[in-house]
Amino acid sequence: MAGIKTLTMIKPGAVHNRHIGAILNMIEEAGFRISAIKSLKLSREDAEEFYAEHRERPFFNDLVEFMSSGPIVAAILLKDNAVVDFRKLIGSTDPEEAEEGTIRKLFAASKSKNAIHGSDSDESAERESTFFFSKKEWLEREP
Ligand code: 3AN
Repeated sequence: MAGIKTLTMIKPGAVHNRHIGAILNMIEEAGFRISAIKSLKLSREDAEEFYAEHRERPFFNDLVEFMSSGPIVAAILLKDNAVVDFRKLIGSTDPEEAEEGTIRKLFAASKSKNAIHGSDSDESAERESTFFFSKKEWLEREP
């Protein structure tokens, strides 16, 4: 059965451009419940750890640089089929390929500065949630 939890980050570019409110509004309008939320700045080491699976990719260094360049908003979101439905809402990695009306189409500057992250599996959602939050800080299901 598909999980009900996903982890998002509103990335530094979208925070800098004051899109936090608009993006959170789209997330809630799409039926996700914000279960935990915080604003913070990742260190280089934090970003390296979060994106460890991409360590060998050519864009890794730029990704770590960008993700530690300014504050982000991290949040745990709840909804049936959360991972898949959230990836539909954010759109393709490259905003030029993202469907009209998706968060990346509306707010992403480029493939590397693409406004928002969404977990790619239930396992990633669990790992990424515990990366940012203690278990006391989120609800496992809708209240
Ligand atoms: P997604 O976030 O769509 O699941 P991933 O997990 O493949 O994409 O990549 C993680 C992040 O790395 C992306 N959100 C994007 O910021 C960056 N990225 C991925 N592929 C590229 C690429 N070819 N060039 C530059 N940056 C990339």
